[in-house]
Amino acid sequence: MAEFLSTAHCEGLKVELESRDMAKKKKRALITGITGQDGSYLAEYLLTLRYEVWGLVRRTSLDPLMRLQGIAPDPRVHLVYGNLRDSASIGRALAEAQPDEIYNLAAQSDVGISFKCPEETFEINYFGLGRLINEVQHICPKARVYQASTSEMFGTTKPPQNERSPFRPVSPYGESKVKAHEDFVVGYRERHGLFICSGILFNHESPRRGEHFVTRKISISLAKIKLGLQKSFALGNLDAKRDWGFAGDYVRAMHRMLQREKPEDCVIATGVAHSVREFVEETIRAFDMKITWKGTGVKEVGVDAAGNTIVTVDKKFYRPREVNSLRGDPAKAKKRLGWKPNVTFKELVRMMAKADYERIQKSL
Ligand code: NAP
Ligand code: G4F
Repeated sequence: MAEFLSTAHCEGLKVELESRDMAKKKKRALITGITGQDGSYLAEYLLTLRYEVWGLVRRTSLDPLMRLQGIAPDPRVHLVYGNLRDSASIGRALAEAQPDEIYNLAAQSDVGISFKCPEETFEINYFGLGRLINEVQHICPKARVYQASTSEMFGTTKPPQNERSPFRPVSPYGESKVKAHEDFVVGYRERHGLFICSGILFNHESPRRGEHFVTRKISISLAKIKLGLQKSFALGNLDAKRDWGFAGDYVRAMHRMLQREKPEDCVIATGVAHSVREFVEETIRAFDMKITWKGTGVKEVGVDAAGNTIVTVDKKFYRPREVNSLRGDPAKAKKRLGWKPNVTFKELVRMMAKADYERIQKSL
């Protein structure tokens, strides 16, 4: 045990020192998906390491820079127009940014939606990485590339899942990420010597999480119920289990993976899983409320202390095929990257509940 701890400590220290060296040189990083949850945290983190940060931003009908309000005016942040569906725009962004490091976070990242739009999902998640890699080879072949892979790739493989666990995806999203990993991450690393690796990240959340993901849906809905603005809300599978961590912790691991001597894939997780039901219960506690579950299946309801139904189950939120249980084994991340999460499940739930409560109250 002592030997293991000291190895982990040395590895961690080495990575920290390498990071400090890099910071001195003012590295350039290009982030695809900078407007998303992870992109915004990663951009902020890299700025603290004195990076010059470039971000690929696509056209949307609403302001895409909502999550970047804190850093968008920073002169070290450069936003370039582009889309993973358009090779020329990726090439232009690479030529302009001349990045040392590329973080490919852009994706159609909603698993439920991937069943409805499988082609769109493959276009962005699979062919998008292919286009990016192709342009990297021509424009900046020395750049180091991080690919946002996912625990959804493990699908029905029993937990705990680690780097050696088989991929058995059940959703078009999971399939697109497995194929992208095999063809472009493993394939280009082994056949073309590209510095590219996958972070196989388990679910990570924050107050900036997209509002349709289950954790954010729960924290927003219960904040509204607490404020008397809503009576109840519906969920799908209450018994699905996920290994939920804090996004701000996970972006540190992405950076560390690109500071290693050699590119290696790594699972990033807390090692602890909770069910959707437990996420509801923890959020209820954060709001100083009570819940009792009654009934089963689609007839199950969650009732508050006054006897009001506040949670129902609706079949429309069930997935055609479900990943029932994900729990990562982060031993390699601890040993090789010196990485561990700082925020616990309970702290994460409280952080999200407080942020949504205060934001909604302020908007009244
Ligand atoms: P997110 O909030 O949904 O962000 C996705 C980003 O991709 C957004 O910036 C989005 O831009 C951009 N994007 C989508 N389609 C694009 C296109 N065609 N061209 C360029 N940009 C495009 O996702 P996230 O939670 O930050 O996750 C980041 C990455 O990690 C994703 O690849 C996801 O699959 C992966 N991942 C996430 C988790 C997790 O628990 N969060 C776990 C494992 C892996 P708009 O703002 O314009 O929509
Ligand atoms: O919050 P979710 O939609 O996240 P999911 O499907 O695990 O995907 C997220 O994590 C992946 C990593 O494993 C990422 F790769 C992916 O990009 C994304 O960030 O659903 C979590 C669980 C599922 O089992 C789902 O069936 O919650 C269950 N659930 C129950 N009721 C619900 C709902 N999910 C959503 N979105 N909405 C519900 O009402």
